[in-house]
Amino acid sequence: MVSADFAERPVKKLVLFDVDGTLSPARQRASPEIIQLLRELRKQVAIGFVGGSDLVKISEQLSVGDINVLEEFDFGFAENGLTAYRLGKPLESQSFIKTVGEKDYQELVNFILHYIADMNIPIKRGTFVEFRNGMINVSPIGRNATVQERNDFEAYDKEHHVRADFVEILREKFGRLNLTFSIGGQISFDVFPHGWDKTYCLRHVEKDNFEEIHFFGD
Ligand code: M1P
Repeated sequence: MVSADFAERPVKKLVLFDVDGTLSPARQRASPEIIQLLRELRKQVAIGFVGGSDLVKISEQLSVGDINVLEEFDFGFAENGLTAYRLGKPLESQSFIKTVGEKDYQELVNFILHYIADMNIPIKRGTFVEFRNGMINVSPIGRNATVQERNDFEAYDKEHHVRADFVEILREKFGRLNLTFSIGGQISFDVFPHGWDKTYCLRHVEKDNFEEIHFFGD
C-alpha cells in the first residue's frame, strides 16, 4: 500500500520528470504553463523532478516567483538524486569524494593531469578537471574554452578521438574503482561511480510503495 503521505491522491502513482529538455529547454526556465500543468497533475498523483545539475541551477529553472521549487514537487532530485528531498525535507545525500575516497581520487586525478600535460592538441586553456559534488568532469582543452574553441575542439576530437582514447586508458587502469567514464558534451567527459545515473533516485522512493513509477525525459 502506498505510504500515508500520498494516500489522499486519487492515483497511487509517481510521475518523475527530467528537467533539461523536458520541463524546460536546456539550462533555461520552465514556462508558467508547465508549472501550472504540474500543479494540476499533483492533485492526482505524486510528482518529482530528476535533474542532472545541482539544486541551485534546477531551482533557478523551475521556481516561480518566491515559491521554493521543493514546495511544488513531492520529490526533488538534483544531481540525479545525490541531493534528494521528499515533501520539502532533505534525504540522505551522497558525494563522489565520500564514495571514492581521497587516496584513490588522488591517484586518479594525478594520472589524469599527467596524461593531459603530455597530450599534444592544437590548444589548451584552463580548468582541466572540475571537481563537482557527484562527479569529476575532465576536459583536455579545459573548461575555460570559448564557444568557438569548444566547437573547434569538438571537430578535432571527432577526427582524432582524443577523449575516446583517454577514457579507454582510464577504464583499463582504474577498473577497480567501478567508475563510469561518460563522453556526453563537446569538450569533456564525466567520471562517476557505476549506477549514478537517473536511476539513482529510485532508491529514495522505494519505501513509499507506489503502484507504478513513470519517467518522462528526453
Ligand atoms: O550534458 C552533457 C555534458 O555537458 C557538459 O559537457 P561539455 O562541457 O563537454 O560540453 C558538461 O556539463 C558535462 O558534465 C555534461 O555531461
